[in-house]
Amino acid sequence: MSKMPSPDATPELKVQLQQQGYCVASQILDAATIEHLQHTANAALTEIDEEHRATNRSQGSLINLSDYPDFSRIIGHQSLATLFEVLGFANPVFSSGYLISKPPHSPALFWHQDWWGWDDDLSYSDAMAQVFLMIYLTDTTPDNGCLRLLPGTHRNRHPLHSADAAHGDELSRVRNPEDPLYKHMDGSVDIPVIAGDVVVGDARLLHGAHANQSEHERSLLTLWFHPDYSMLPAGMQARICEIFDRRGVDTDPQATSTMDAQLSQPAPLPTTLADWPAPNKGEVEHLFPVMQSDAAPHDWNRTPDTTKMKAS
Ligand SMILES: O=C(O)CCC(=O)C(=O)O
Repeated sequence: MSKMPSPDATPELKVQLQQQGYCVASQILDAATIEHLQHTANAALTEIDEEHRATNRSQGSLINLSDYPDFSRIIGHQSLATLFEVLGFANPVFSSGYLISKPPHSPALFWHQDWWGWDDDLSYSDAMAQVFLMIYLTDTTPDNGCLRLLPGTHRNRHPLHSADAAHGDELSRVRNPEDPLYKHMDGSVDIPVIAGDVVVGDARLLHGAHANQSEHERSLLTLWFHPDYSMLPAGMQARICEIFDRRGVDTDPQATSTMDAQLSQPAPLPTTLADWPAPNKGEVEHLFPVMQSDAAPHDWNRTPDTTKMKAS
């Protein structure tokens, strides 16, 4: 059951998201939902191997939720729909989601931002093209790997914007644990949560996570939504459809390019939410992106032009 207060009762969440680039909706998911998610996440974690953990050592794991129809319950959850109303999301659309789970005694997640549309001037405006919803399945603290972020960096320039490309293999494997991208940053804010909270953030915001120094796994579901899909340029909509279809996404190990390079024939496409069994699909179908033109997908560029950002 949704515990979310009415949109009028929490105007500060919307303002904080716009101004600081994030907000926390407290205790909007009930214990039964969290338990169901923990169960589904634990089952998914049993399927990954040591190589997956080694490749994604900094993240902990990077499991695309499209392979697990039981996650329909959270993607289509009424509490999230109510939260979208509170935040004034006019036409929310889902593109992807990941299970990011830090095992006991694992390193910090590198500082990064996740936006890929920096070639478009829209990215240097107040318009929010993409947001994350982070749903931690345990309580978090700086000791077990809570989120940390740099408020305002969705709009304001920061030296980390010019850092070597995050999301790369070296950083994910933690080849150099002394890299400053794993360390404390001045001005950063810790975001400890209680399971049932939902953290919302602009995809442009710089963020990372503390090391998990505890004895227990720290699991997180990151869901990516587009608050107002209908106002986005056609090329961005086309790229969002590609992400949903799992084509050419750099953080999705199972993503395909459209052609298999060696065989020169169409590669089999991985599972998407559109392939889910009818009951699961029914819970999320209203959130699918739909192509509204034959535009080419917007270029994938994760590096901002800092000259176009505001001075902090
Ligand atoms: O592991 C975390 O706490 C943060 C995950 C994250 O940064 C992301 O999903 O982009």
